[in-house]
Amino acid sequence: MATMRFEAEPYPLEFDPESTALLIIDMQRDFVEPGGFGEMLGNDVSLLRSTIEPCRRVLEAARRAGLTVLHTREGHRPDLTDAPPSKLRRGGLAVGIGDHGPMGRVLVRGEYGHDIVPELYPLPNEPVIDKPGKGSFYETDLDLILQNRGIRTLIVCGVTTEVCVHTTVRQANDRGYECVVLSDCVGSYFPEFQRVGLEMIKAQGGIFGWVSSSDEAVRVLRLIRPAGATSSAAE
Ligand code: C5J
Repeated sequence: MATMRFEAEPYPLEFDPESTALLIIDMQRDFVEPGGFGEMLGNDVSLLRSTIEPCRRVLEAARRAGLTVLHTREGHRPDLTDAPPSKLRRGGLAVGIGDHGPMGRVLVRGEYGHDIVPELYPLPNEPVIDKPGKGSFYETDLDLILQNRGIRTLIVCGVTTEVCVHTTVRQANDRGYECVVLSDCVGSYFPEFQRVGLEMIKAQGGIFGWVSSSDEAVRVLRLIRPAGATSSAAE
């Protein structure tokens, strides 16, 4: 087992690349792109779009390092049978989940707005977890996939910081995974929630996990030699 070290808060995180995965949460058009569900709700999507480029750099470094990469999408079956009525009612929106919006039916699987932004589009070998809830472990096979791959550490990116990222990190933490959240690779429509969301993760000695940055992730991932690579291929 090769132990490496992430400079992070509240203290450095030791990890083994073979049991580490990159998890990118809900980088979907509906949340991130102008004209999507997030913007229809009155949010400034530029606050989320600023995460795309750092996420892209980390994704590229993780792929080159041979890490397991997983993506999630929040959304529902076209018949909405997996959407709790309470979730469908919430907010009394004119255009809500399942309704027709500018990018197709809002947060419905198979629709244009539900899919992942092109900059971060999954490769065919990267599992995509379709989740009906905020947490990536709720009613999904994410835990099973991670266990089958022997994953213990998660590098976490995505949106939104205080909702799906936080819920996922809390669920992962309770299952014994160690999560390092990259502060510039996660985003919120609310700057205050972004700040407090990150504070909460690393508070009390890292009560939910660690916080680091895309620069540190790229630095560390570049030190990893993919299994089977010759020395020149890793450079
Ligand atoms: C929200 C998410 N905010 N992916 N979803 O409803 O955070």
